[in-house]
Amino acid sequence: MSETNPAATAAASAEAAPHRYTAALAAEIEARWQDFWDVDGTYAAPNPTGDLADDAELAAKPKKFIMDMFPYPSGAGLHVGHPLGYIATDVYARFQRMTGHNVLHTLGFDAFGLPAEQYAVQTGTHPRVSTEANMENMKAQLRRLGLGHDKRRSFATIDPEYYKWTQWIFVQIFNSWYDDEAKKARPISELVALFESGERPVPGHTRAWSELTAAERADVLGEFRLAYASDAPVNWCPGLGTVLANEEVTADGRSERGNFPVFKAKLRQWNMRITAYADRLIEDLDGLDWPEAIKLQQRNWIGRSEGARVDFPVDGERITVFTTRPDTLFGATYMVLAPEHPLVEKFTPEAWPEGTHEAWTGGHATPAEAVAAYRAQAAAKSDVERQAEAKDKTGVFTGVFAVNPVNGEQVPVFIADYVLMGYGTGAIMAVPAHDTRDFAFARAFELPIRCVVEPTDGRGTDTSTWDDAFSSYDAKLVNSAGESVTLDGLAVPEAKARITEWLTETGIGEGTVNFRLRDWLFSRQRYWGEPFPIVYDEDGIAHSLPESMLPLELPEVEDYSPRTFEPDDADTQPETPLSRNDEWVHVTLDLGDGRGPRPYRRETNTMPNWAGSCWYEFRYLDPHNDRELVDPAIEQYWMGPREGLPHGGVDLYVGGAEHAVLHLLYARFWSKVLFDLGHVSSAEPFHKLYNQGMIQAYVYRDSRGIAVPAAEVEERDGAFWYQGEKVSRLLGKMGKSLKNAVTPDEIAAEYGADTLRLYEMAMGPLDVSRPWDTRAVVGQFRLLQRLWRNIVDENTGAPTVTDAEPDEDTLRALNKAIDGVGQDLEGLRFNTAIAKVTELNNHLTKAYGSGGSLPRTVAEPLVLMIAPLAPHIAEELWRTLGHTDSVVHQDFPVADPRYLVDDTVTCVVQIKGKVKARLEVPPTISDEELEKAALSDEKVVAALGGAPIRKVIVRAPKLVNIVSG
Ligand code: ANZ
Repeated sequence: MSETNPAATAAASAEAAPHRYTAALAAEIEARWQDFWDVDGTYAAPNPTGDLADDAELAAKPKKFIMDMFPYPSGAGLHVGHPLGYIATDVYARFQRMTGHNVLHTLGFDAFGLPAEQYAVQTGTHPRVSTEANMENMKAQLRRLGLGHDKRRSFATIDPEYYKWTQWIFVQIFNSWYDDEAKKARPISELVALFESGERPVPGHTRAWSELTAAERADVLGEFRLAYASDAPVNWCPGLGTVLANEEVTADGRSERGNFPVFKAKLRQWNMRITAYADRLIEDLDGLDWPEAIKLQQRNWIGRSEGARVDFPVDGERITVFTTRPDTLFGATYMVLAPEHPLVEKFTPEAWPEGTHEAWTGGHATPAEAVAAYRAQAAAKSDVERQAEAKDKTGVFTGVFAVNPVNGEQVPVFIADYVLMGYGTGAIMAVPAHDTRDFAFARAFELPIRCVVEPTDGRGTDTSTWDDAFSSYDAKLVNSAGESVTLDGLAVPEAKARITEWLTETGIGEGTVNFRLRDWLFSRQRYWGEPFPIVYDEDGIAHSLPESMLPLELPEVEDYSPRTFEPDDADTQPETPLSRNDEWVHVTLDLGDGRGPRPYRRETNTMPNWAGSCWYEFRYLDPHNDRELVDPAIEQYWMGPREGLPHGGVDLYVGGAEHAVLHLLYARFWSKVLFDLGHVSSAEPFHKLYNQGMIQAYVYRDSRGIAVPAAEVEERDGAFWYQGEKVSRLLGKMGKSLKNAVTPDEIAAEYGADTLRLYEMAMGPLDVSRPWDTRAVVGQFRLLQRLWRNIVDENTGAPTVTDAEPDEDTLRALNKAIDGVGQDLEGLRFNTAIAKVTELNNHLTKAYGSGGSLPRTVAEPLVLMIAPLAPHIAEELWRTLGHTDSVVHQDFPVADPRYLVDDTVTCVVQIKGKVKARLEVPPTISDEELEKAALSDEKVVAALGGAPIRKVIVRAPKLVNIVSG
C-alpha cells in the first residue's frame, strides 16, 4: 500500500505547494474544527423550556430527534465497522440542520454488562474502572470522526444519576397492574381500592380484603403487579454462576458465553409481565415506519395464535388442552401431556391396564416407573431439541384414558417431550391425521389415525395409505358427526367457529388466544448491573423504596465475581455478589409508609443489562433533571405524537438488525407502561427504524485454516500470499480474532476523518452489507483533494473563486446535483449523493481547469452540499470563502427548477419538405409552443421571405413542417 499512497506522495510535495490537501493538512483542519465545535457548542440542541422559549425563529422550526443504538464500551475499542451507523445518522442530522430543523443528536453508553465483570474476575480490576477507561477510549475515537453530537446530553447507564431513574421506572412498574378491560396499566393502589370496596372479588379468597393477612395480600397483588417475583424454572448455569435468559442459551442447552451446561432450576426471580401487552405490542406495529422484516420478527416472537381451550375429563380431573384446530376434535385419538405437567403425578395408576400395547410401556413394569424414567430423560434436553421436527418421537403411556368430549371415546394419555410445559396449557389433544408431529408419533406407537378433514390432493380418506398428515386449511370436514354437534361438510373456518360455539355453550371449552411470548425474566445474579430498589420485611414481603432513597447505589463488595460451581453440578444455587456485603443487605429504614423504621433485607440480584437501554431515548431529552425522569413539556416537544399518526417517538433510530426483538420489544413495553401511567406522551419510542448493513472484511487463512494478519497479505497473479505461503480468502466478520480489524484511527491518521466518512458512506446502500477494502479508501481522498484544489490556491491558501457568472452547462450540472444530493440525503442514499457530488466536481474540473477559478455562486453550494458528508473540510472551505459563521447551520442550497428540465431535443423545421432550421427545445414542449418558436426563428423567417403560410404540421418535439406560398 505504501508505494502507491498518494497521501504520502502529496506530503512529499507539500513543500512545493504548502496549502495542498494532504493527510497532515486534513489532520490539522479536523483537530482545529473539532476543538472549535466543542467550545462553541455548535451541536447543542435547544429545549423548548430553555433557549427555544426565547427564540421565535428557533421555536418555529420543526424538530428532528435522531438516534443511534448506543454502544457497549468494549475493551477492544472500535473498528471501522462500528461507526457506519454513527456516521450515517451524523450525515442525516447535519442535513436536517441545514434544512431548517431543530436537531437532537447525541450518543451515550450502554455500560453495564457481563464483559466488564468477566474482565474483573480475570484481572481484579473493578468493572467501573475498566468500563470508564473503555468509554474514554471510545469517546476519543468517536470525537475523531467529527460526529456532531450534543455532548451535554450524553450519559452512561452506569451513572447513578441515570440509573436512579431506571430504578424509579422499576418502582412504577412494580406498583402497577394491567387492567384488561381498560387495556392499560394502572397504579396498584387503584386495584387495592377495588378489593377494599368489594367492587372486585379477591381472587383465590372467600374472605374480604380487610381480613387477609399482609402476606396474603402481597401474594394476591403479586399476581397482578407488572413486576413480580416468582419461583420460576430458570436456566441455571453453574459454570458461569448465573441464571441466563432463554436467548443466552444455545440450541443444545449450553451457555452462549463460555459454552457451559445449562440446567432448569427453580429460583425466586423478578419478572416483567410483558405478556399483558402482547396484543398492543402487535397492534401498534402497524403505525410504525419500520422495516417489514423486523415487524414480522416481532409478530412471530409474540406469536399470537387463535384457537380454543378444551377440557377432557379423566379420573375425576380434567386435562385442559390448547388447540388451534378445534375443528379436528373428532380426529383426536390420543392425548399428550408435557412430561413436567403437574397432573402426571396425580393419575399414574399402579399397573398397566389390560392389553396395553408393549410399545407404550417403554419396557417398564408399571406406569409410575415408565413415567419417572421418561421424565428424567426429558429434563436433560433443551426445548429446541425437544421440538425438532425431524427427531424420532418418543414418549410413554401414563396408564390412564381420557374422554373425548365430542364423541365420548376413550383416548389414551401419553407423556412425550414434543409437548412443552411452557406453551399453551402444556397438554394437547393429538390429531395424527392432520398434524405432522402427531402423525409421526401415532405411527411409532401404532395409534389410530382418523381422517376428519377431507384431503384435496387426491390421497383419499384411508389414512393407512398416507405418508404424512394432511394439514391444509382449505378443505372440508368429514367423519365429524356427533350426537350434539356435527361438522361434516363445513369448511375449516366455519367448522372452527361452529365447534367453538358448541364448546362455549356446553361449558366444555372456549375460544382463546395464546401467545408464544413469555414474561421477561428480569433478575441476574451479577454485580455489574442496577441494584433493585426493593427491600424485604421480616415476613419476606417485598416493598419498593421511596423516590427519596434513589438512586440505590451499587455497594462495594470484596469479591464482585459470581461464585461459580462445577459446571455439571445442577444442585447448586447462585450466590449473588451483592449478598456478600452484609452491611448493605441488612438495613433499618423508614419507608415513609407509616410503619416507622424497621429492619429490612435488600434484594441482592441486579437488573439485566437490557434495563438501561429500555428508556434512554427519554433521558437524552432532559439528562440533568433531578426532579423527574423528563420534563413533560420537553418530552412532548421531542417525542409527542404528531399529526395524522397514532404515536410519536424518535424520528430516526438506526442500529443493527440483530436487535429485532429483545431490545426493541423491551423498550416498546417500558414506553407503553410509562405512557399508561401518564409519564410520557408517546406509547411508542421509535417512530422510524432503520437497520444499517454490516461492514464485512476479508479473512485470510493458511493451509491449516488459521487466520493470518490481513494487513500483511499480498495479492499476486490473482492469488493471495502471506510470508511466501498461499492463503485463501473469504468474506467474514471484522474483528480482532480474525486478524482483520481495521481501526478508524488508522484510516483517519492516513487520510483524515472526512475521507473515512466519505468512504464508509460511498461503499454501497446503507442497508446492505459491504466488504471493507482499505485500498479503495484513497478514491475518496482524491475526491477531496480535487474539490479543495478547485477552490483553494495550493500555494497561497487563498480562495480562487471569481465573481463571474457560471455558464449554462455548469448551472445545469450544479442545480441537478443540488436537487439530487438533497433528495438522496433525505432518503439516506448517501452513496448516490456522493456519486453526484463527484460528478459535479469532475464537471467543474473540466469546465474551469484543475485549480481553476470557480464562480463563487458555484463554489459555495458545492461546499454546502459536501458539508453533511465531510464536515471538517467543508467548514474550512466555508471560512476560506470568507464566511464568519459555521457551515453547520447554513441553509442547504435549493435547486433552481429552470435548470432541472431534461436536456433539450433537436427539432427539425422544414419548409416545403426541405430542412431550413434546427431548434433546441425542451422535450416536453407543446405543439402550440413549438409552432410559435419555429415561426419566429430567424432562419425560418428569412427562408419564408414573407411568403404566406398555408399550413403548419407540428409533431412536437421533433418536427415542424411548414407549407407556404
Ligand atoms: C390439535 C391440532 C390439530 C393441532 C391439528 C394442530 C393441528 P401454534 O400455532 O404454534 O400456537 N400444541 C399446543 N400446545 C403445545 C405444547 N405445549 N407443546 C407442543 N405443541 C403444542 O400451535 C398450536 C398447536 O400446537 C395446537 O393445536 C397443538 O396441536 C399444539 F390438525 O391441537 B393442535
